[in-house]
Amino acid sequence: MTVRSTTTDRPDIMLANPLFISKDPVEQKLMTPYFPLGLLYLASVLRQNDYSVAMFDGTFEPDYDSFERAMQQYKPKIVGLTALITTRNNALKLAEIAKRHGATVIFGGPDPTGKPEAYLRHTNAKGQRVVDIVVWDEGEVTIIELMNHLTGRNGADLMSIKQIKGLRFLNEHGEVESTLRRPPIDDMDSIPFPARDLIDVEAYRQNWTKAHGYWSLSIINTRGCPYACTWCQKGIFGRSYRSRSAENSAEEMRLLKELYNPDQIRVVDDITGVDRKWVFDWHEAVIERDAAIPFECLSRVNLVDVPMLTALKEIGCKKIYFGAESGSQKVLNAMKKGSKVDQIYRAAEACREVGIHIYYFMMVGYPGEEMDDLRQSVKLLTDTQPDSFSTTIAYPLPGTEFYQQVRDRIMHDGDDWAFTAENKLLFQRGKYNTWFYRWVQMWFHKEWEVARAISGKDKLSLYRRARNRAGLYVSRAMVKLIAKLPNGGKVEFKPAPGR
Ligand code: B12
Ligand code: SF4
Repeated sequence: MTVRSTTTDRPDIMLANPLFISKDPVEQKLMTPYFPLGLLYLASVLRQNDYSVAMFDGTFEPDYDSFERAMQQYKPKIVGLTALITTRNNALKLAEIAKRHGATVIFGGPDPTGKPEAYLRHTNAKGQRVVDIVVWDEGEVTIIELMNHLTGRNGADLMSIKQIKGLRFLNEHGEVESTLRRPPIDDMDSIPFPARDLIDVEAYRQNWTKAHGYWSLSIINTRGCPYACTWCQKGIFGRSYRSRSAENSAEEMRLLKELYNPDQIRVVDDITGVDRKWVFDWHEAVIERDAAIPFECLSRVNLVDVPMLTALKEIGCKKIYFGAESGSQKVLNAMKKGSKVDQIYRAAEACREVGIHIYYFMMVGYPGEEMDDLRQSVKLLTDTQPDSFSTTIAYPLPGTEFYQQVRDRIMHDGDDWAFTAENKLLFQRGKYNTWFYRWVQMWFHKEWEVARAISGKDKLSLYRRARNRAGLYVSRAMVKLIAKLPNGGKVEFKPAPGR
C-alpha cells in the first residue's frame, strides 16, 4: 500500500491518484509513469495552510484493495481524487470505497472539469451517489476554501458553499450547479513546489530504469496555452498563458538535481517558448545555478528558431515534441492549428541544425480530410524525416470544440473507456472507417522508414530494408483499396504508441 502522510494521526484529507498501471495494458507496455503533479501541488498548498495530508498513489498498486486498506488505516474524513478520461473508472471505484468509509468525496482534474455530471451522478451498486463535489479548473485556491468550509477552520464555516468559486455539485433539484468561475492564479511563484516527498520516488526510479535504462520526472513552468486547436481540452488552465519566473523554475530544477538526480525531466507545459524572452531568462537562471538537467518538452513549429533552440539545448533540451498534425494546410486550418506547413519544415531544419531530436504528433481522421490531404502528410514525413513520430486517429474529448462539431454523430461518449487504449470515443465519419485509418498509420510509418533508410539517416540491414519496402507496398495498396470500398464510416480512436 503506497501511502505517505504528513501526520501519524488521522489526516485532514487523503489525496488519491487512481492510475493503476496494473489495470492498464498500454501503460504497462509504455512504462513511463509520472508523479501526479496536480495532486502534489494541492498537497503543498494544503500543508502550507496547516492541513495534514495523506497521499495514496495507485500507480504501482495491484488492485483497489490497497485503497480499502488505506481508508481503514488512515480514516480520512475527506478524500480528494483526480481523474483523466482514461482513469475515470478506477477513480469512481475508489470514490465508492471512500464513500463506504463515510468520507466526503471531492474530485478535480481534466475529466471531472470536462464532464462533471459523469462523477456527480455516478452511483454505487446500492444506487447511492458517491461524489459530493467537483472542483473545476485550477485547484490550489479552491481546495483551501473548500477545506476551510468543510472543516469549519479559519472562520470559513460561515461561508456558504455557493460562495466558493470553482465548484460544481448537485443542487436540491438534482441539477448540476456551478458556482462562479475562479480566476486563474496570477502569481505562479506564490505556489509552493510540488510535495514530491509524499511520493515513493524510488518505485518510479526503479520501474523506469528497468524498462528504459533511465528515469524521468516532470515539472511544469507555465499554465495555459493561447492557441485554440479544436480538439484540445483546455478546461483546466484555459487560454490564459501564465508563467512562473525563470528563477523560480531554475531553483526547482536545482533542487530536483540535488534531491533526486533524475536522468531526465519532462517539462509538461502545453508549450515551451510562447514567451521568447522567458526562454532566454530561463537559460541564464539555469546556467547560473548549475541546474541543467537533460530534458524534453513540447513546443510549436511557429515559435522556434535557431537562437531559441540553442539556448534550450545549452540547458539540456534533448528532444522537442511538435504537434505537426498534418502536411495539409486545409486540415491544419480546419483544426484551427494556427500554424503553416512551411513552418513545420523550418522548425525541423532548425532542430536538426542545433542537434535536438524532433518528434511529431500526427493526426488523421479529422473531419474533412481526404486522400489528397493524407498524401500531403506523407510528403511532410518523407521530406522532413522527423527522428520519431506517432499518429493518432482524431478523437472528440468532452469539453472541446471538436466534440461540439461531431456531437450529433457521437456513438459512444467514452463512459467506459477503462484504460489508455480503450478509447470508445466513436463517431460517425463521412467517408472512411477505423480499419482504413489503421492502414494509414502503417502507411505513414513505412513511408517514413523507407525515406530515412534512403537518406542514410537510419542504417538498416538488407533484410529490414526489404521488409520495410514490402510493408510500404502492402500498406499503400490497402489504403487505396479500402478507400474505394463502401463502408459505415464508424471510426474508433487508436492511441498513438509512445504519445
Ligand atoms: C504531462 C501529461 C501527460 C504525461 C504524464 C501524465 C501524468 N501522470 O502526469 C503522459 C505523457 C504520461 C500523459 C498521458 C496521457 N494523457 Co496527458 N497530459 C499531460 C499534460 C500535458 C500535463 C499534466 C500535468 O501534469 N498538469 C499539471 C498539473 C498541475 O495540473 P492538473 O493535473 O490538471 O491539476 C490541476 C487541476 O486539474 C486541479 N486538480 C487536479 N486533480 C485534482 C483533484 C482535486 C481533489 C482537486 C480539488 C483539484 C484537482 O488542480 C491541479 C492544480 O491546479 C496535460 C495537459 C495539461 N496542460 O494539463 C495532458 C492531459 C492531462 N492528458 C490527456 C490525455 C488524453 C492523455 C492520454 C490519454 C493520452 C494517450 N492517448 O495516451 C494519456 C493517459 C495516461 C493515463 N493512463 O492516465 C488529456 C486529458 C483529457 C481528459 N479529459 O482526460 C490532457 C488534459 C491533454 C489534453 N489537452 O487533451 N499525459
Ligand atoms: S494542442 Fe497544443 S497548441 Fe493547440 S491548443 Fe492544445 S496545448 Fe495549445
